[in-house]
Amino acid sequence: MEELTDVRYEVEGGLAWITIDRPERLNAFRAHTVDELIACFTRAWASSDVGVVCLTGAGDRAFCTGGDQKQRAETGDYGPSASGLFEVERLHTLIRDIPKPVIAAVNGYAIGGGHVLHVLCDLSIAADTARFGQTGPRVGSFDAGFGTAYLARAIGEKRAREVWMLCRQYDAATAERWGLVNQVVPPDELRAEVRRWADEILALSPTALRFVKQSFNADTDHIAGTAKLAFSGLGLFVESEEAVEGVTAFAEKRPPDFAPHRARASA
Ligand code: S0N
Repeated sequence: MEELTDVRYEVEGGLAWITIDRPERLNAFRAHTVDELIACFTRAWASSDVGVVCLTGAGDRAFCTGGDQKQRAETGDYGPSASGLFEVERLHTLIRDIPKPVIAAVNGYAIGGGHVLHVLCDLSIAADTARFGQTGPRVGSFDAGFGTAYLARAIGEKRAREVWMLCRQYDAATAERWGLVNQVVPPDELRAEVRRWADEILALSPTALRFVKQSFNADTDHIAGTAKLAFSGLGLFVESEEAVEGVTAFAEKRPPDFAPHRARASA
């Protein structure tokens, strides 16, 4: 694996820590970050000394705040990548397909595409300071597919629609009550709690866990088709004036004005 710039990868006693390391952007990801996450998850998959993977964010403010909106405002995309593609859909599939339990250690904001990453993980353990939410309709994007339909599997249709249709933020206690996270702990206990969960998992049969994970996934794999369709739509939508208004408003730190675009959604 080439030298990492946006992500850290460490293995400690069977547990691979994959840390998004862009705290100055609240661990938002650009295309290169996604490439590195894919490389790290692939390495963890292939490593016989890894039985559990933990995804987390650097610092104490954010797990991940989704796509890098500043990059998007500057260049209209998420920046260069090895393939020329923005491979976030592949990353989603990989988190589901890696045949080892993946724990999200939600150490702060899990917002937008960052929220979707924790939803995709098999288990989520959160600091009591963590905040959860989707912002797509505010910043001119959407992450439909696993971000919507699979979220609804986790917390129910009404709550999932509320998350996306109001773009509010929710605290860790609410997330735990909704079944969006497995456990909430004080921030300084998060790492040790993940270690405890990982040690319990590492004592179990890796092959049985592989089958268990794949059997859960089989029931929702069809959502990948919706995701493909949605990403195709997103590719077209982000070029529109309506989407550009969302991302420009974020960069200019002002509320977006979508009123002129109401006609399109009413057609
Ligand atoms: C996270 C928020 C709520 C934190 O607010 P707070 O505490 O007031 O801090 P800020 O001052 O706003 O932030 C501190 C600094 O960090 C920068 N920053 C924060 N988030 C991002 C980001 N995502 N990209 C780039 N920079 C970010 C701030 O600008 C600030 O910098 P300075 O100090 O220089 O001013 C708040 O920050 C917030 O709402 N952030 C934006 C979150 C967001 O909108 N994420 C993307 C949302 N997209 C979607 O929800 C749908 C689409 C989607 O998920 C997707 C699908 C496929 C591919 C990509 C995406 C994707 O995520 O876009």
